[in-house]
Amino acid sequence: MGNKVRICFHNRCFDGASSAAVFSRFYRECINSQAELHYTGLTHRPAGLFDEVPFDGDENIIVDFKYSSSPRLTWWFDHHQSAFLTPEDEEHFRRDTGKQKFYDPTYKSCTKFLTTVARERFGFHPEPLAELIHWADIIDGAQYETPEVAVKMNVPATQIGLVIEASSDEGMTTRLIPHLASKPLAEIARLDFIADNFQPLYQLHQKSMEILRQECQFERGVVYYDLTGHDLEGFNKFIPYYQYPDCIFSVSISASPQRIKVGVGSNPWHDLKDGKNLAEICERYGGGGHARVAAISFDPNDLEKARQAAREITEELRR
Ligand SMILES: [Mn+2]
Repeated sequence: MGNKVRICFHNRCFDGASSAAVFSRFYRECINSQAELHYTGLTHRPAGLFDEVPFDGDENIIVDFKYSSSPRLTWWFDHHQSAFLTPEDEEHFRRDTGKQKFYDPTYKSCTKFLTTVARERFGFHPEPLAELIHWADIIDGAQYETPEVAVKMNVPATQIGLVIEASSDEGMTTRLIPHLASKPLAEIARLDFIADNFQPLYQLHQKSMEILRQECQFERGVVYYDLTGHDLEGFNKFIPYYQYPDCIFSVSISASPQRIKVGVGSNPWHDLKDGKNLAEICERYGGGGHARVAAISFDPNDLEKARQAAREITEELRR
């Protein structure tokens, strides 16, 4: 077998990049020290997910992303609830006997899952990457100690995370992965191509905090934002809980050329006593998600319908 290794990872995601970095190190140390590693970021799309995936390596790996039944796939690690595109794919995985494909949706990050499997089954020593693994689990699992840590962007991990998630520089993450596999995060955050990307994204982040502060209506435990007058589809979803630590739920409405989005979230730093399921609430309007964070998409022409839904949900959550 040759040495060419193709590692496909969840693009624009700290956990995806970290999983690729941990796998790289594991593979060189425990499987093949001569491996030539190549990286490809994968993005969710409705159909034909793997049409453009170049399974051109002697080994082909997917981490933190959906399963592929391609016979060229040799390693797979994932923790997403929806890991299989079809029941046939799931059946294909269950029948696999190669012992190099792993799935466990109880893990908060793929990085932590991959590390555990590599250590227990293949004798990998993950200690040099402990900092990276720790932060991947915090970021992917929304397990920040305080809202400040999630919003202030004053630690290297969250700075690198902002660049990974928001940078429009497509080749940036593939350049970054070898650094993640070999350097402390503080050193990586100071690299030119990270620091230069970070500055403008941080300005945008601060501007979005300013806009959210202006547009917010906080009442009876729920913050409501109508952001449709601003050019702001993406924003850090922890900002409401930073600005209003007492709020339990947040409801936002934002617009982009493709869609109008109503986002409904709950404060991760509050225990929810009454069992409101946000996915169920959003499903009534054709949306969905998780119990604690969910959303509804509307056609760009349906602004009034979207506003109506956002107001009704806000009223329901305030009761
Ligand atoms: Mn993940």
